[in-house]
Amino acid sequence: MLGPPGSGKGTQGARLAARHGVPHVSSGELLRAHVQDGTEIGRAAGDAMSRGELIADDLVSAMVLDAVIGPEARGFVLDGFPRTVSQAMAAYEVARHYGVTLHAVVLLEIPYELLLDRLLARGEASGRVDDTVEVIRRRIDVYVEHTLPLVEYYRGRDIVVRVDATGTIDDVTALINSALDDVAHQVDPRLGDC
Ligand code: B4P
Repeated sequence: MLGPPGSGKGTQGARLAARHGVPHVSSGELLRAHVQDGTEIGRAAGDAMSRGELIADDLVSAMVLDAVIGPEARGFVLDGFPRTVSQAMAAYEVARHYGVTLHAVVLLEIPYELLLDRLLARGEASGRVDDTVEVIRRRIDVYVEHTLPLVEYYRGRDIVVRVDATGTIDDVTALINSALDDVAHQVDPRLGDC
């Protein structure tokens, strides 16, 4: 799942994983759990997260890839990772080693001005320290600078699925499901809707 902060990666990633019966692996959730538990990773990441900055590529890559890739992996939804071209290259090397193929990159497209309200509402409800006006603006700048180049990277591999993320949560889910059913048919025409 690729998209700016507040575009619905976590929301839609959880629904998509449930639909396909595979794990939903969110780098943000993993990092927040480390911060909460006071682990070494959490101590290294907490301050940068609260400022809206990215965590070091090698640290995040090791954390996420350890969680998902292995001989028994039969599929997963990755949410928030990779977030830089360097993370994508690390993921590619590990996936190649295990013979895992990335089938689709769902790009949630939404005008940046709609993100602020969504994230401020969540900040009020959840108390997430990075959902404040200043930090949200910084997270959007970080997305444009470090994560948008990934769209070009994946476009070269012809796996980017663009989805309009401006509608309601259910609208966006329906668009994702329909687009991914098309991808599944292209990968294996014998598949029914899944
Ligand atoms: P994340 O946890 O990934 O945070 P996020 O980008 O804000 O996305 P999230 O999934 O939470 O929000 P969503 O759009 O679903 O990252 C947090 C921080 O961790 C980063 O800033 C960075 O510091 C660090 N980090 C994470 N991964 C990293 C990596 N790979 N490398 C380096 N650092 C990393 O939803 C937002 C809100 O919008 C929700 O309240 C939701 O209910 C609402 N919403 C969603 N869809 C909606 C819709 N269609 N209509 C109305 N509201 C909607």
